[in-house]
Order: sequence, then C-alpha cells, then structure tokens
Amino acid sequence: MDLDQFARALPKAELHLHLAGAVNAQTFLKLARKNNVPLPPFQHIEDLYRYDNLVDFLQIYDLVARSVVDADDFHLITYEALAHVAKAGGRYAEFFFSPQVHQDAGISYETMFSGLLKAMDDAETDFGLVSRLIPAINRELTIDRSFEFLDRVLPFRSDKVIGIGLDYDEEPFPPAPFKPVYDKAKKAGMRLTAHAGEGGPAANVRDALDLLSVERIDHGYRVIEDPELVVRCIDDNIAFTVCPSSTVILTHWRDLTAADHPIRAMLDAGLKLVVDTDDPPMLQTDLAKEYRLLGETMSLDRRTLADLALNSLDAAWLDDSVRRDWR
Ligand code: ES4
Ligand code: ZN
Repeated sequence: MDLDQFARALPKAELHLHLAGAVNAQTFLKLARKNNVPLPPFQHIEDLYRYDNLVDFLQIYDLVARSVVDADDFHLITYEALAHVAKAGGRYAEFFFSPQVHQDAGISYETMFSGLLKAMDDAETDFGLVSRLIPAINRELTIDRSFEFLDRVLPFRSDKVIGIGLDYDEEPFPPAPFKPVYDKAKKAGMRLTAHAGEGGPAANVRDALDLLSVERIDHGYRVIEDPELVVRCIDDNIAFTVCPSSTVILTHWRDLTAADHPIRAMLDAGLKLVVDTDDPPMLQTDLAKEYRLLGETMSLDRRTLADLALNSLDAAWLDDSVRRDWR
C-alpha cells in the first residue's frame, strides 16, 4: 500500500472545512450562471481558484458564496462537499459555514439551513458520512452583527448544529471583542472554536482560550512563539486544527519541509494536532492528500499519521457513545 492509499484508508475526521470553500470549480460556474452572479474574466474556471494570500482568497470565497442562492443550491454544495470528504476516507465531519455573506445577499437563514441540513441527512443515508455544522462569525463585521448572527443561529441549535466558529481575516480583527458573543453562545449550549494565531500573534490564541473559552484552536500556528502557552495547551489537551496546504498558499509559511515550519514545530513540541483541509477544492486538495503531504514533507512514519488520525476522532465534538463506534 503506498502512502496515498494509506492516507486514504486511515479512518479520520475532518474538523476544519469551510463550506463555501468546498465548492468545486465546475459547480461554482454552474451556480454563478444560474443565479446571474458576474464573474471576473477567466479562461478556465479553475483559474479563479488561484491566489497567494488570504485577502485575495477571501474575495473569491465571497464570490462563490454569492453564487449559492436557493435551498437546492445549499443542498448541492453541501452534498458535494461531504461526498468529497467521504471519498478521501473521512468518516465524520464538522464543518463551518458563513451565513452572514449569504444574509447580505438577501438570503434567509431558513433557506440556508433547510438545504444544508437536508444534505447532511442525505449524506448520512447515501454514503454513511455523519456530519455536524459549525456556523462561523465573520470577524471583519461588527460585534452587533455577530450578536445578530447568534440570535439567528441559536433557533437552529440541535444535534446537528453544535457550535460556533470565528473566521475571516484575523490579523486586523483579534478575538477579544467577541467575548460577550461567545459568552452568550456558551450559555446557550454551543461548543466553541475560533481561528487564532494564523495571521495574528500567540496572544490571540491565549485570548481565544481565556476570553472566548474555546475548546479547540483553528490553525494556531503562532502559539509556537510563546513557549509557556505551548506547555499550557499541552497540559489542557487543546487540539489545533492545522491545514498544511492552506499554510503554503494563504500564509507566509510556504515550505512544509522547512525546519521552522510551525506545523513541524508544533508536532515536535508535542501539541495535539488534527490535520484538516480548510477549503479543499479552492486549495486543490482533499483530506487524504493533506495527510500524505504532511507525511512526505515532514518525513512522518505511518504510526505518526495514524496517531494524527486518532487525534481527529478525540478532538471531534461527538459524545463518547458515538465515538466508540468509530474506533
Ligand atoms: C477563512 Cl480565515 C479563513 N481561512 C480559510 N478559509 C476561510 N473561509 C472563511 N475564513
Ligand atoms: Zn479556516
């Protein structure tokens, strides 16, 4: 069995995937045409999935999101994204979606959730992939908007809609101001995670833990700049959802073979890492490829890759009775 086959066969969970970033280019084109969304000029639609920084990426991400309009569109992109996870050997998925960009295009939360939740059911029936949804706050918008997000999301809280996240550009938008929103979400029974320490400093990781009370950190690479915080995260068993291809394309850590790549440093430090995709087709990847890429570039043996896969099951927000079935 070669490494690709091994990575594909490993039982693993996807815990960091953005729905609008998981739309394949052909589906993007189809939906943009159907819904009369103007696109920039291109030769091949895949050309629009090229960028080398987060800000440019997020512009295309928003354009993809704007192409998703009715409940059937939400069903289509969710079903295809989950099929893609299953094809890469994902056994379970927790995924983000960004309701505010759709809301700004005039789409109701009822429309979004009806298509999404139906597709999650269908994926479970048709190919056995269990999934959970984590609506995420666009941190570039106001705190008032994030309270509004929460008020609109909470009525949908269920065994399928289980938590909230915080995404978009971290560097100018640190986590601390979102504390009251996270407090309210926690009181309402939501699980909590946030993107931190990707574009922003280690202090953002600390603030996400201390102020937002998150249980996991998305990316978190710059935690490595604060050795005391690293020790604390190890002691507290905090999982970091790291995305290898995403670092290469969207950050300045371009070389996964470099001794100072933060994922290498996080592994060496003994932090609990979960390997994820972020935005699979928009970053030309899938979950198995991320494991293989990490294995190849960081010379990880199969035992280590299997341990990473086990981390993904441990860090999943499943209750223990369900988790036992996946082992
Ligand atoms: C995102 Cl910060 C970030 N990275 C990758 N994909 C995203 N989608 C929304 N925010
Ligand atoms: Zn992300």
